[in-house]
Amino acid sequence: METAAVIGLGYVGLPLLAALAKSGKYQAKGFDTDTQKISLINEGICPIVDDECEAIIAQKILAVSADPQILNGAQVFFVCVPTPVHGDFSPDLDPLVSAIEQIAPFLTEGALIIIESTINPGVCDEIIIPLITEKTGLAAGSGFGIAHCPERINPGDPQWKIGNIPRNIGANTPEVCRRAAEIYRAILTAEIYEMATLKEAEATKIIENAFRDINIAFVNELAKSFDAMGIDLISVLKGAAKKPFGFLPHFPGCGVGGHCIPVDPYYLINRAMQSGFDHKFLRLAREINNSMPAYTVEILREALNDLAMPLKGSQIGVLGIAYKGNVADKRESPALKIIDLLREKGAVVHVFDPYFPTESTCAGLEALLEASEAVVIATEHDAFRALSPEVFFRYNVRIVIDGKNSLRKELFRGSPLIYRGIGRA
Ligand code: SAJ
Repeated sequence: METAAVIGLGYVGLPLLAALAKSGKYQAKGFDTDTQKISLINEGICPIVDDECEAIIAQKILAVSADPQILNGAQVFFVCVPTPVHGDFSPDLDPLVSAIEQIAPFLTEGALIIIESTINPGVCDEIIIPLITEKTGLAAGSGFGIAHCPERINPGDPQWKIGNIPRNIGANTPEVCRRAAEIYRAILTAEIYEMATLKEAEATKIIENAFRDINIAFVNELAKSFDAMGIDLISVLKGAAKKPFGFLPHFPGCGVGGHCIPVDPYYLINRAMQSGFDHKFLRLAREINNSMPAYTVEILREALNDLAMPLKGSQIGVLGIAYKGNVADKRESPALKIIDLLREKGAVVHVFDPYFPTESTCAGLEALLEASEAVVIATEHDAFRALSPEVFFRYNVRIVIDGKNSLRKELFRGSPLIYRGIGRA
């Protein structure tokens, strides 16, 4: 029985390790540098929200360690580490390079490395393969095989799980691609699509997420335009979505966060620039989406102005830190950018997010409402959806800026409160 090791036990690697272990077809080993995460797993506690993982981890059957020696003797290495961007939006491949350096001592002739982390076309051919050869003396092909199978995990999605999400695979040779595909087919029920090259597989994930980013930018620009014209974009999108073909609705908001959508386009923009091509459209979409936190603050400033209240010194409550509803993830969150902008402009900012109690300045929703003259909803947590004009009125909140259009605008019609959404004129 082959030994398969998973490097990086986050929301991508842990479900993969669980699937390998559950299949009974591989000796599954997990490695992560985070000793706290390893301790939790060894205690039977799942560090991510995933019911299948929780069940497997509770049985304490997973072999995981923060000691790289656990990789000794493995033939297959799945690399599932983050690929973020630096502050200047340039790709940060350090975690991926570190992971490759950690597995290098354990790579023997015939080893198979499968990269699941999201990377731009060229990373395997131009960075990973030379690095492995440099560290091991092995040559791609004769010495080791490399494949790329971009992850498609959608945290919190009740329908699409690791078992049934179709996957694409590219590799350095057709034989390696077939070998990798066979492993995935042995542990997953989903369609596994073998592609011709590593670059093609690398490109699929990047364009999947760039596609989402440009579509969100499209509706965010429409929101600004329709707000100026007094047209309710959400109503317009509802009508456009009645078209049964050729239209895929996206929705405006206070910004685009997360570790995928606002990040992945920069990987393509950066690499294409090295080949002399400027993705002006992708860059513009990123500029539009990155402008939404400031747009949201501007809407607040105009509403305060209607009440002859300066932003400076006003008590502003921000509901939400997470980048999207009902998740405990704040990476690239627009909420954080809104909070920074408000503080820069001298507002007194109160923050509450039930998923981030230690980073909230208020102990609860009521405490925030008590302290605030105006409220910005920056994350569409279910916990905020019950908020009504009556509740805001009771706490003397005079302005509600609904950055995620998560409340029902019609409830505020005729109310003395000022309610503004994004694209909800
Ligand atoms: N957002 C909008 N308008 C939209 C959709 C999203 O402003 O119409 C914002 C969200 O509020 C959030 C950000 O964009 O701040 C990203 O939202 P997301 O729903 O795309 O959530 P993610 O980051 O979890 O994206 C993941 C991605 N999955 C993978 O990379 C494997 C993405 O490809 C999926 O399309 C997305 O989940 C999904 O569909 O849920």
